[in-house]
Amino acid sequence: MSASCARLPTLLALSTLESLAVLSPNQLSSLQHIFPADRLHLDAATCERYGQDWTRYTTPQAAAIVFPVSIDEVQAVVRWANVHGVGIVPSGGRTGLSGGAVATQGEIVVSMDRMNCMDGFDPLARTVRCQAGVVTAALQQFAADHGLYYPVDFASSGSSQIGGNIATNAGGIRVVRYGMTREWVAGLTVVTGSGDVLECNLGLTKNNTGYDFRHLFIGSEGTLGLVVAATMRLTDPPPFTTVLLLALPGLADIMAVFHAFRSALTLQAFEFFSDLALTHVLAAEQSAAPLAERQPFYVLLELETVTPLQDEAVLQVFADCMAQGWVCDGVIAQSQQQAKALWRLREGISAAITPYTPYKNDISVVLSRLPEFVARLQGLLARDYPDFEVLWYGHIGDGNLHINVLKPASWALADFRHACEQVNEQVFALVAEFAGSMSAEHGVGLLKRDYLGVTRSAADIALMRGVKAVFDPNDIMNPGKLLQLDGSDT
Ligand code: 2HG
Ligand code: ZN
Repeated sequence: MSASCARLPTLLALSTLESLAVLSPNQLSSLQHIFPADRLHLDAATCERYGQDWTRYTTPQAAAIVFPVSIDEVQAVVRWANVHGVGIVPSGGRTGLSGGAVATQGEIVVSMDRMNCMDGFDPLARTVRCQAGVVTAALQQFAADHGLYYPVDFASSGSSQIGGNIATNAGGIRVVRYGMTREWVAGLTVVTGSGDVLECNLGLTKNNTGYDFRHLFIGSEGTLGLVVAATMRLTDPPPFTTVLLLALPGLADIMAVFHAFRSALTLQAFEFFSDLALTHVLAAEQSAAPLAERQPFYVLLELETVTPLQDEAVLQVFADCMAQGWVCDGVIAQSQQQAKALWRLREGISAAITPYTPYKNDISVVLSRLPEFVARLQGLLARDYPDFEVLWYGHIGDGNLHINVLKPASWALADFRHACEQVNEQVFALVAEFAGSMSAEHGVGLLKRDYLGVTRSAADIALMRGVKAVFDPNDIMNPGKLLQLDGSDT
């Protein structure tokens, strides 16, 4: 085990009250044979904390939380769950936004917090072996300490875990340049819903030996088994970059701006947000507006600028976009500190609006259809959401929009959710018309499960159900997430 292996302190029970979902004495005593008391928690406070993710639309109802320290223990709890017919919720940093890691029906939450070691660094292959509970930022730091780079990045990288990133195929802010988590997994160790341990792809670059189960588990949201370890790829250190914030009069020409910059330079990121989103970040972080005048939309670009020619190209493309009227103002960061401050304006949005219990949509279409899609969506939302604040932001360079609707303080959560779901019908009809995704990067979980058919065909869903039956025949893995238990989504 390497020096980077840091053990979390043993969790203290915050409350002695027992969880509301109760195991039978027989179930409990057999679970106690697997886990010592300091790694098996039944108290209400721990069950509440580990029974939910960043969504606040469900009531946590976990029966127990366990903290395995080895693959053997994960295997043992999966076998226990099969024998006793109790569901398992795999749990990482619980930063998900679709209710994929919530325990709402008396499941056992299997937290990976205590399996957080990195070892087996291979400088030639540029890979490192991570247990599932390694925090994303720790992997990024490990790579930097070894003169390399782990490029998957997002605002929650300080608490999200590699296992969760893999289970949800996490994306983030540099997908336009480096792709999703899937691209960075060279090998995967999983415990299936039947309790088998699979070594998928063995960290190899080339391995054409039939079905690649690795890719089946990536993005499966814990419904087929638990990710327990992964061999992660690292890459060259990031190049020197320039960060710009551009102000746009509207979204109509945003893809023209994208095209202009991408034709001349290599993009590391191409993000956007609306002025309303900016207003919320500035208020939450008590910071000043980045430009003298406010405009309806902003684009945040990060561009590779290694040579003076590339520096010149940035200014030239900016001037061209201004001349075309696509952009009305802009600012270029002159230091790392300024670059960070510009990034805060984008990365701070989600946290800034959390107090408003936003209803989230995370949709995507192919880039070529984005301008038409956006125009139609703007019309639809202006018509159907007249009373709510609707924020636009996201990874527009990936065709991915995060549409967040804020709950007015006077509205009850259930009524607000119901009202948003009414509008969803129209939004998802549009997504389907444009052959887009109803969940581009946040996964399906519980909250988007009933909309799976927007993006996946009935034949797809039937095959998904068949795959689940192979790996998890007793349906104990993250029950009710991604697929309907009763098959009513087909
Ligand atoms: C982001 O891009 C995250 O900031 C969160 O994916 C998006 O809050 C959201 O809807
Ligand atoms: Zn995002």
